[in-house]
Amino acid sequence: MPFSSTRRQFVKVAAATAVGAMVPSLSCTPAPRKEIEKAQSSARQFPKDFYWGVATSSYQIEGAWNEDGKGESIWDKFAHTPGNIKNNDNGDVANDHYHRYKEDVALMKDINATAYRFSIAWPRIFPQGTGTPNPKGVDFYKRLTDELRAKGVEPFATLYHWDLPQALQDKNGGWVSKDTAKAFADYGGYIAEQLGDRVKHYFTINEFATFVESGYQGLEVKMGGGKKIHIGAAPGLRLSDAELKQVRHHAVLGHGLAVQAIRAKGPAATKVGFAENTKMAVPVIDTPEHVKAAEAATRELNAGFTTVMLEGRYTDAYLAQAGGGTPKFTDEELKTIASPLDFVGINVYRPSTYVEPSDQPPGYREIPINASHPKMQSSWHILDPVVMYWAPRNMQKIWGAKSIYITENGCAASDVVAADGRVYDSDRVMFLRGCLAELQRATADGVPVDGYFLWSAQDNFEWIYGYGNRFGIIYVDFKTQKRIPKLSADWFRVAARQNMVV
Ligand code: GBH
Repeated sequence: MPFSSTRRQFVKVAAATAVGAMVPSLSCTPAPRKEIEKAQSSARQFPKDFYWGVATSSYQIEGAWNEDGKGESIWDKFAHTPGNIKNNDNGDVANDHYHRYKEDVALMKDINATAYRFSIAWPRIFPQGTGTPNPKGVDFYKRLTDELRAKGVEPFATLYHWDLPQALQDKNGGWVSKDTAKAFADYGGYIAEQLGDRVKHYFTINEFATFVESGYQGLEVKMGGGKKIHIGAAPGLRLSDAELKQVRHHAVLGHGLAVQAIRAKGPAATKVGFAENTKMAVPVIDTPEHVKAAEAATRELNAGFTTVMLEGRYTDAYLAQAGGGTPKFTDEELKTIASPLDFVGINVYRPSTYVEPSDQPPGYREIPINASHPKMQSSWHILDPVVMYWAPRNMQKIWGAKSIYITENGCAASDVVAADGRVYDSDRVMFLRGCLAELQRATADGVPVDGYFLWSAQDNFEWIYGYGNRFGIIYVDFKTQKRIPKLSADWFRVAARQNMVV
């Protein structure tokens, strides 16, 4: 672990500072103000070499949906089908990043980002999902990563951020079939071979839970007046709970097979992990009993994804779930699914639930979230920065993670360009400051967090919400493709430079 000695130092500094900070109020001769400020600020620093990153994904920003030999993806097809996306928006052009990547990398450099998490569009590389690779697709990611490295921004590549080649969907139902898991591993190995000299860090799959649950089952939502509508994402299937368990199994199997393929084909220094929105149970009170309850709940909430990937077994409760069916799997597959990782990536937006201990099995109890609980702009986005402390800490405590990346964190806001040409996203600055303060507290407590990726580098295509939900710290005028750094970008620039919350 590159940071272990550094982290120890930080714990020491933090302890020394806690004592030092008390001195002025207790002694008759207060320490000079400058000294106090210096001690306080070093206690608030992130570890040395901490990555300050921004994140995006291919379908959400690239555009050029049918250029240079790219195949159709399930998101191309889904978004081209009227009625699926708000305002019938689609990602045909999006941020036109495919053509403007140099300007976009320069903007990252301008805000002092030291890392960039992007995703590779599988259908650019294998237009049919398998078979003959498309050299022009590979070339785009070579040019992009060359540009990043030239600017001192470390590239972190995600292999699957939901844009499956439509050809695989048509051929075998996408992740319904085990063949897709195998095809994914072949694609992953090929990427490690092609980009291995440029990219050292890979995330296999982004948010298993989201693309499996929304894409393969979706949700019935009751509207005012009792009318029910179906909300889903690409490929828009409506499978049963039992069928869904098999899809989940194929997704984690694809992850494990890809980990092995990347190790086999990439250079020795290649590092790999997942990027999952691991559901986080947050303790109501920070006592050993509450913390233990939250850990037990977190493990169970993630039985189909994080837990099986890190433990190599499905929990008894998951397998016994009434009416949910049991996935078909072999011991050999479980071993593959739990292939050793170099790090874990977690997307952290909100607590999934709050829990307290209980005398009844399973030993914890979820408590309701109050109706008046504050939210960010997205309807699902419950606000509580403290999740940014508990999320990495849960990964360390429950599963012994030795290297953790926050692969996404951010929020949508009602951003507009003001009369003076600036974008004043005061709520996003508040959100980031609160989350990063909690993340820094985790690193000061010795939780091994090696980097943070803000979602998102720019406003972009927010899936079924289209271009209406802006998550960027850089504003994008989608008519002119003009980029305007928001107030939050100014905040990020200073925080990244000083390696601390400002
Ligand atoms: C991420 O998704 C995606 O990786 C990214 O592409 C996306 O643009 C970004 O975040 C912003 O949405 O149980 O109440 O949390 C996060 C999407 C939103 C995941 C809704 C699951 C379900 C509702 N999440 N959430 S809730």
